[in-house]
Amino acid sequence: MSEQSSRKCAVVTGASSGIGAATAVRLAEQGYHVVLGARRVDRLERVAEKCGGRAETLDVTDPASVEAFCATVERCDLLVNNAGGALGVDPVASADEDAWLSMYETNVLGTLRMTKALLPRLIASGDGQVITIGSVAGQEPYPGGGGYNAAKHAVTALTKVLRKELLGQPVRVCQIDPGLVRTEFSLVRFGGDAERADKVYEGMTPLSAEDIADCVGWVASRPSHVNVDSMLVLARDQSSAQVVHRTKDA
Ligand code: NDP
Ligand code: 8X3
Repeated sequence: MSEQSSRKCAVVTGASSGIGAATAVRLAEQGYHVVLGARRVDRLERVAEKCGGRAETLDVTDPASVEAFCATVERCDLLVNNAGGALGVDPVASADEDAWLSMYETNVLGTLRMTKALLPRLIASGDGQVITIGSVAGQEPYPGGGGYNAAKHAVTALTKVLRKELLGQPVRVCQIDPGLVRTEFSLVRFGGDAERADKVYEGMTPLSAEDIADCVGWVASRPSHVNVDSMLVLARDQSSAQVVHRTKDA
């Protein structure tokens, strides 16, 4: 426990790459001491160095890992539930049940475990905040999205329930739902197939991880009485989960 308790502390899960890494940097710029969690500790440490934060190994699918991680967090004013992702685009008819389970474990139970573990510290802070990264996929199902859609819809339900259950407590709850963001998301989804991952963003300008970090930073910096419940953020080239404008030669 190395936090100076006079400084606001943010915990960011999945901070070793993409949106989580950019968010850790943004929150540090806004004055937070940041505790970064993910499985790839080497990458996590590089991000922590960049933002002057503290890197701790974390696997949100493992209750013991969540417990050990949270035991190192003395103070928590903001929890960013970002760890997550998709595996595959199988139709329901041939769905890989292990992939569905894994997506549920990471996106839903991971968010649940982190929230449960840190809620007492968020309440004790007197002005806590939970910001969860959902997805347009949690608002709008699409063919091939089944397992990820189901998981992110569950995340949306969890966020809405939490907001209602915490009414009257000094904790705000927000979900940010991005559309296409160029990160390692598609590389993970397609099992490391870079060509297939690149095709997702071909002929259009996707959001960047920093665009979503900006949104987290903005939500986190509203006055304490303002709860931004939800935010759907799409690229100008995307009007819904499945409707994307691409240049003709793409
Ligand atoms: P990345 O793949 O770049 O980042 C995912 C992060 O989650 C990594 O830091 C990874 O770290 C971490 N992570 C994955 N599994 C676990 C685990 N079991 N325990 C702890 N950390 C884990 O993708 P994004 O930055 O895009 O994804 C961040 C969030 O944004 C996800 O929830 C994703 O579903 C969501 N999202 C992404 C969109 C996009 O188009 N990119 C759009 C909408 C939502 P490590 O592997 O080191 O553990
Ligand atoms: C990621 C966006 O459209 O691939 O959550 O589901 S999408």
